[in-house]
Amino acid sequence: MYDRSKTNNQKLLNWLDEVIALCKPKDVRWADGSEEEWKELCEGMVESGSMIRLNEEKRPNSYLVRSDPRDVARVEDQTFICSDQEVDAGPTNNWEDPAVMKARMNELYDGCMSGRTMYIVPFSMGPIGSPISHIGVEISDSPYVVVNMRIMTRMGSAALAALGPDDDFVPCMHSVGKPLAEGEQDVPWPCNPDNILITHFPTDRLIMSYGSGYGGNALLGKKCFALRIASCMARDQGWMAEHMLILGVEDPQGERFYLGAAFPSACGKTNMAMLIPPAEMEGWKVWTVGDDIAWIKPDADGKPRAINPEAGFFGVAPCTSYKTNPNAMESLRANSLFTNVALTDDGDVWWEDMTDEPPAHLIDWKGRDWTPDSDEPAAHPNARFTAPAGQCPAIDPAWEDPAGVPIKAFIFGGRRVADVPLIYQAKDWEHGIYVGATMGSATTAAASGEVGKLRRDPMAMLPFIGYNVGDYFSHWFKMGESLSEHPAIFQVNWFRLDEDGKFLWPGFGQNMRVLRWIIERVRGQVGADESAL
Ligand code: SAT
Ligand code: MN
Repeated sequence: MYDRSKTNNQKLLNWLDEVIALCKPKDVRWADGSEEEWKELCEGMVESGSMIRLNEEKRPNSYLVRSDPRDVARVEDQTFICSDQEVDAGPTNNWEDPAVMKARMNELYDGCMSGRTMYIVPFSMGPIGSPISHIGVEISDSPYVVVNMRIMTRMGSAALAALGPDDDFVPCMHSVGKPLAEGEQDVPWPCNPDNILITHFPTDRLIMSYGSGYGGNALLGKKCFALRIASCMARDQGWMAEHMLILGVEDPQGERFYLGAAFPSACGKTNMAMLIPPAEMEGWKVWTVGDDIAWIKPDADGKPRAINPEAGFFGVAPCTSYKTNPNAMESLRANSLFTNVALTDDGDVWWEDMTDEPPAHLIDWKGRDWTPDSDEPAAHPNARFTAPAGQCPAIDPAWEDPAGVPIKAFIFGGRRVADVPLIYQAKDWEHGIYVGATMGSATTAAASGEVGKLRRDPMAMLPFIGYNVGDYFSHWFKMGESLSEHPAIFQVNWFRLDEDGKFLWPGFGQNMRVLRWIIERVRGQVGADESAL
């Protein structure tokens, strides 16, 4: 039923035999990651009504997709960590016995791909061949997932070739959960919103996802692998998988200084990773390594080095503009996918605050006519762009260095309307862990549920720690013992409001002033007062 000669990895062949027999797809196809495959899949989705090809002059080689309105974000209450013991999932995760959950998932998967093509998607998280990278294989019945994975990871033949006969990989199983009966007409965004389950098996390093086609629920290399499963691997192997952007700051002397910054989803990590310093800070420059996830391993000397395991940006579209983030706008000018944004009359995309004046007429993310008088936003608040990282004008020359970049500081931040000041430094590593562990942030549209509610979000990892949060804190302490050099730790808050509900701090490019202070602190160039904090 599929070409078994593509790999000699026995674990992969066994698993594929098993899932094909279970899911019963109409056919099975290896994803090779080629340009021709991208074109073929995208054009196929255009023909079937799942995608809209954007204006080739304004947005070359780019497409718009509208999801089912019931499938627009990550679903944390349907996300499970199925460790052998309940205590190992801890108080911040949903838990189910792995045998019980596997039985439930296998029941859901039984025949779930009938009438559909199963894609086998080999991918590398991190540059292929880097000692910090890891390989995964996602099987999915969603061509939308395949083309997104091509941007977000090193996907296809090269990743498969890197998987030797005895090498391990993370099996990632995904189905939209909408089998097609003989002759049944497909819908533009197949999903099964009442039965979404996102499940993780840390002992087997296995992911099983069902029912959703959106973002972190379906692009399994991202939160499921690179954070939840990778955090378990990191705990066992002595490294760190963190919800952090990575950026390099270059000073006027040309010296580069890398740091990782943890913020919850949809709190401006992409903007910070691509920051452009204000005119008055001539000579300073920010280089982008990653905007969401950092894998950090000690090098031979015990110094922390980080890679961005991803190859693209799955960024929040609303509020992204040439004013707030020109580098993001340049990154998505071509070869990009757009999900749940609005369509302009000339076949381009638009979202809230992309321009000062909204267009007079749009088709909104639900496919309806929209004018500035409409009651609802034209783009969903969690609308996303998927753009190749290599297209970012500020991409760091070392972003694909297999050795990673040296990390000198960590920043923790969240959305806090009050109490938390613009910036302060933790006294030492241990105090820094306390600062990260006690972080809070207002909830955003990145996850389903109420928006704007303050919740504790330790290290911005609350929905992403694949094990007991107490053990996670212990792991940070252990890393402190094993690292020969400790990144300095800071907390920032760009989101404090004044009495009139206006932001106290201008943010965006002005955050460069905060970054400069951080660097000067690490270099011992400026003093600071010890305070009650
Ligand atoms: O949808 S994702 O989980 O990939 C994005 C996010 O929440 O950060
Ligand atoms: Mn994120």
